[in-house]
Amino acid sequence: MQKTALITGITGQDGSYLAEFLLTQGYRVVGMTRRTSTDVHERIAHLVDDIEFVSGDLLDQTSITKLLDQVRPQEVYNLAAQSFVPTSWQQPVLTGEFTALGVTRVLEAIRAVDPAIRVYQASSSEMFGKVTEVPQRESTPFYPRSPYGVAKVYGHWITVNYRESYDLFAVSGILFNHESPRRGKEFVTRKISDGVARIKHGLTRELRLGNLDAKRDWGFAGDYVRAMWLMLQQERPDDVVIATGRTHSVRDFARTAFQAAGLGSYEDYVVMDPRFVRPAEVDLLVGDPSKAKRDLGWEPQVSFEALVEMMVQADIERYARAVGA
Ligand code: NAP
Ligand code: F7E
Repeated sequence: MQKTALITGITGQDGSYLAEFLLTQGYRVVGMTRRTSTDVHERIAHLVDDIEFVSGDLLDQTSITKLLDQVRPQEVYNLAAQSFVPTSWQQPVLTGEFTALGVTRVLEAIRAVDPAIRVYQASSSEMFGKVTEVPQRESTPFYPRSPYGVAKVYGHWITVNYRESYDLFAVSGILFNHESPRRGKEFVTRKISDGVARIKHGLTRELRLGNLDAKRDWGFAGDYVRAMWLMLQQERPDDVVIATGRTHSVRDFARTAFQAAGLGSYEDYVVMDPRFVRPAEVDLLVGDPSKAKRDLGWEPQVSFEALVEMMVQADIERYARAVGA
């Protein structure tokens, strides 16, 4: 029997890759979108004929319950969230509504409509924040450093709690940063690849960044959505860290990106701008993916260097098309 998957956050980076992946697995894919005045969903434009859409919002319990009843999925991937860390200081209450309470609304809807539905919660390495252990693993204590991180800790624990309270097949994937040419331009990797491409085409001469010393464990989003699916195919629900096990600084990313574009040293272009420095920083993230490898048979396929190259080339080509070069 063909399985049905419902994805919240289908218009986001991960939603688009997950939808593609599930289609290759033969799923009927349904995406939840919220009403907007414009209808530009560029990440999934190539998929609109292959997936179905239902209208709903993480702020609205009734909408989620009704659409689950209508769609009747076997699997739910809860990817929707206010996901940009700096915005979480500007809109802490809204971030809590989407990113924390939104998870409870999804779980409540599942409990009411069909407790047999398997649910994946998009948790984050931001929960480790000011890290107490290196590398970070499933048992590492959380110490979030932003309203976003705090909201994700709530989302993680409510997922665990519903699994233990109501016996739901509910899992929390603790994913480290994952990037792609579809990453939002406000996140640092895409901001760099986009900036490098603009400089390459002579559209600007500098790239303004904040803390160059922050370190992240960066992987490719296409690899990470496979791990989400694997987590829902297991015999028992469990929480797993998904990471590459390697860490690089923002400076490393910039250096590699400028080199990939043949522009020489990043130092000739990057300007440190205090506006992009955060009130509280997460200095170092590096995950331990050994449980993912052991239990899921999951390993990343794309290296850091290949990821940077992929993103830089995609943006250079995009600007080349735009300027008709
Ligand atoms: P993203 O590109 O920012 O996408 C977020 C998605 O959430 C968009 O589809 C957005 O819809 C939707 N959304 C936001 N608020 C909503 C609401 N109130 N109701 C319904 N939909 C709403 O994020 P991403 O990078 O794909 O990440 C996916 C998930 O993984 C997020 O939960 C994120 O916090 C988490 N995560 C990401 C990473 C990473 O490195 N990418 C790592 C760990 C965890 P619109 O298009 O309408 O705005
Ligand atoms: O920042 C530093 C910044 O915004 C990475 C989200 O997907 O991953 C993401 O959160 C680092 C930080 O991602 C700039 O201070 C320097 O240390 O790309 P980012 P993030 O905050 O790590 C986690 C796992 C998630 O769950 C989140 O949803 O880069 N940095 N200069 C900068 N960051 C930005 N955005 N812009 C700068 O100019």
